[in-house]
Amino acid sequence: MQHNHTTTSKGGDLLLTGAAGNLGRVLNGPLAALCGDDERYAALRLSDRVELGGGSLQGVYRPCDLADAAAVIELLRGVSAVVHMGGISMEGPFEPICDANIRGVVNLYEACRLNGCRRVVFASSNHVTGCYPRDQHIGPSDPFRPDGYYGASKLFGEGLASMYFDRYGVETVCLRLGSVTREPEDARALATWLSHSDFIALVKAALTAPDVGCLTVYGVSNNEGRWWNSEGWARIGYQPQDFSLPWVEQISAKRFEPGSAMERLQGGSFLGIGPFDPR
Ligand code: NAI
Ligand code: 15L
Repeated sequence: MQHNHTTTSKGGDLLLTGAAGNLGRVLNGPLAALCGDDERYAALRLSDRVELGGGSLQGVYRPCDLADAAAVIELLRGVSAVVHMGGISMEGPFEPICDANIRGVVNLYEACRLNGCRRVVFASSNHVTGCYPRDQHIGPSDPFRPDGYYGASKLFGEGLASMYFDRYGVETVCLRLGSVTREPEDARALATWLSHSDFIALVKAALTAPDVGCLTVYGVSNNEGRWWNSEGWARIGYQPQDFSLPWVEQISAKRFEPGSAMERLQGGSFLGIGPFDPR
């Protein structure tokens, strides 16, 4: 799914949100190297609401809660592109998801508009379509079927990305990421796995491809029997190199209860979380 009509900006910082999280840490070194090599980015700026913790992360740290609109506007000053990994990354009660993933993306896009930032790589999720059955092969042009508040919040982010492109020219590649881990960890991941190296390549492609407009793609490795198609990959130059086959014997018995929603539907364990009683 794609529409476009704009240009790429030059010379500001590259901002990585969610820098303290799992994927922020995976991206830190490669994005720091990209900033060194590519004149479009002056320096790497790292942000999260928590301290970055141990390890030698590269970049200038700017703590910020995405739910704080004024702080996010300040954070985006002098930024020309954002890799947006920050937010709640699991299914759970609505309020925290609302603060980080709904208010958070509104604040981020508004700050992009106000500061002239022209490109966002948005970590969406396969949970936007987690209620599709596992035997259905789908792509970004199929109707959404979120599997919880988390999936619905990512859908909101995709909608906002579309609106900020159509009205204000802020380009976004929405990445409906699968399961990003060092190795595939269970039978579901045989279909959903996205290796670290393919993930890094995907983010770099989404960040640097020209004239992406507003584009949504699935983020998955070249797994046999994956559930998601390659629509949009050629547009950004993403070609996955890894695949889950070598792990089949090791993990194919790690399944959910036969017949359960977790086992029948693409979203897996998230279908076993909730509902959340607001009282
Ligand atoms: P994570 O939970 O390890 O990291 C998310 C980071 O966001 C954390 O460091 C957290 O402190 C920060 N954060 C949360 N709320 C915030 C707020 N209000 N303000 C500022 N920072 C806040 O998640 P992970 O695994 O690194 O995922 C990164 C992104 O990718 C998330 O948006 C997640 O939804 C998405 N994603 C991840 C997948 C995966 O396989 N890891 C798959 C699909 C999507
Ligand atoms: C996600 O969206 C989550 O952030 C990640 O922790 C995994 O659960 C992943 O989806 C998945 O579907 O495996």
